[in-house]
Amino acid sequence: MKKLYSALMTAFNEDDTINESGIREMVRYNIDHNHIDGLYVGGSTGESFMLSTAERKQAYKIAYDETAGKADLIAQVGSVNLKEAKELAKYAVELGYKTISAVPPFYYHFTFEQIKDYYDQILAGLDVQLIIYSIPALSGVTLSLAEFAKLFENPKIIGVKYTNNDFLLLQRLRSAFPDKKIYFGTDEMLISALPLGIDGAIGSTFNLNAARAKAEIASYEAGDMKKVFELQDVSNKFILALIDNDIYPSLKLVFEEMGVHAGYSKAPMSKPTAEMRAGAKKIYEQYIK
Ligand code: NGF
Repeated sequence: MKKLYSALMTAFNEDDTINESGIREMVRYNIDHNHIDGLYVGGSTGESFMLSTAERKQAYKIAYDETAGKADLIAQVGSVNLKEAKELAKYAVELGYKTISAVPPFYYHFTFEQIKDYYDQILAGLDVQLIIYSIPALSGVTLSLAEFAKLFENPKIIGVKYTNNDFLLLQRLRSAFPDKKIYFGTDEMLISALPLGIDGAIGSTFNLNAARAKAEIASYEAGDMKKVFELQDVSNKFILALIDNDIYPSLKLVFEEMGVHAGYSKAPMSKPTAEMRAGAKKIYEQYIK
């Protein structure tokens, strides 16, 4: 059975400090209501690249404590600062995370040798498995099939979180590495990734839309493609409405509509305007209620 992971959000207070109870509420909602297979902690949806090292650690710890073994956990530790990535990886392992993930080092257009060395250094001396976080549109780093092959030579690297709309590369990855895990990360294109043999999906919108995504996966596995299309169609109207309303703050606003106190996004992300609040209420009423 393919797995579904929510990319956990980080709740903030209005002054941009971490709102611990908000993170706990979202973890509980994912476990108790979504019955989610796992949580991806500290990724893009967690707004992690805007957090200090101490705040990133705090988020891993809150998620770990609140999950209490009831779901899989993956800590995204990637950073352009290798020393920070190593420190975060060590911290996550010490907390008890069995799997970490890391975006390739970004911004400076590193060579592939430098990228490979970054992953090997993060993993050195740690008893943990790693999923590469491939998200070229945001990181600016595109890995080729041959480069994935070289990274996968490290036996601790067990797969990839693939947030990329290159379906040719996805198919070639699946064919070349049947034993590696591939988790797809573009929620609105799940329908196109399912036939390519993905092991599951990790995404932001599953925080609110897990039931529909699970039904889509089940329909796909039952061979009911008409149902798969219908479910993806509703999901896409929901996802595109969220994107139009500013996705991360809006996911939190919809959570608030449901009584889950998800807090704010961190500046420079927007604080909600009256218009965004109205938009989120409408999204909740149309697609979630
Ligand atoms: O948020 C992004 C940016 N992508 C996420 C996901 O792939 C990454 C995706 O769910 C992620 O969740 C994380 O690292 O925390 C989108 O939000 C969704 O498909 C709407 O476009 O690309």
